[in-house]
Amino acid sequence: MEPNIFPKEGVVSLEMERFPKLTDVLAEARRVATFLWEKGWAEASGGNLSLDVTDAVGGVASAGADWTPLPRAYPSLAGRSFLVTGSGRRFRDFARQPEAHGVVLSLDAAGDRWARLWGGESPGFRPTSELPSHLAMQAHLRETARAERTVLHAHPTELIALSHLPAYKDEAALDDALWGMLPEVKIFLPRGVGLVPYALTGTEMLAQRSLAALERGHAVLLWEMHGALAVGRDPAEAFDRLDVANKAAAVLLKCLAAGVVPEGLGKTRLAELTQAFGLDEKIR
Ligand code: 2HA
Ligand code: ZN
Repeated sequence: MEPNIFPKEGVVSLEMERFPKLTDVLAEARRVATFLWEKGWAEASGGNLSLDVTDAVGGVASAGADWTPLPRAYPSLAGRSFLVTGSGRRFRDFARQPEAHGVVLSLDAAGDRWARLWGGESPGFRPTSELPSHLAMQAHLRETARAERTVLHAHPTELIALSHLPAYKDEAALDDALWGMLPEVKIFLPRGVGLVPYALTGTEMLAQRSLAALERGHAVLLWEMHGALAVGRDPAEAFDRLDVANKAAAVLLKCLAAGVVPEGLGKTRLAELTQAFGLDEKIR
């Protein structure tokens, strides 16, 4: 273990003084970034994060800001600000130096371009390549009045492995298998994991397929042969959801490796959990 993963010096830039409320928000994002690295779910520059921080930093960047156009408009995100990790940047580096490897960007009043509000303080910095997916999902969360404000993408090993197995390339089969592995899965993910068919990373196609799965009510998506994405009210909740889903995938793979196709908890025990915890299973 490193003695101090958040050294006091050299991390908190002077700009921080402009946004005092950002410190606490950043602390949680940095903690989750560290977990992702320690889990082995964020190799090299794998994974990315967006978090609506409008309440902490305010809205539209100052006049005369350097605006970058977006591929399309996100009217429901107009004037909102997001903490976003950088393209090609490591989560482990973001944890240590968020101002260099992350940015707070602010959308303009039309929601079709962004300007830097904080961070991005390193040569060649660009926001994550998955910005189209993040903004599409952030917009959907707002438009449907869902409570989640964090979108977290990572590469959880066992979930990815499972997405290679033909038996689990079907959403219903995947969810039945995952729910059956341990009770937490049904409790934390009563609507199951949404399966997103493979699409090229960083594309509008991947964004649209992800959006479709989110619209069905899922909080965790499995990007086939790539990784997973979770939404949560904060980074910790998004991480928990990924963690629970991946735990189920890990248990399932261990059973399969032992030569057993597990029966799982079964319908009766799952129904008992749904009733005992008042779970909302509705898939739209
Ligand atoms: O940010 O994980 O999906 C790197 C990726 C792209
Ligand atoms: Zn990825």
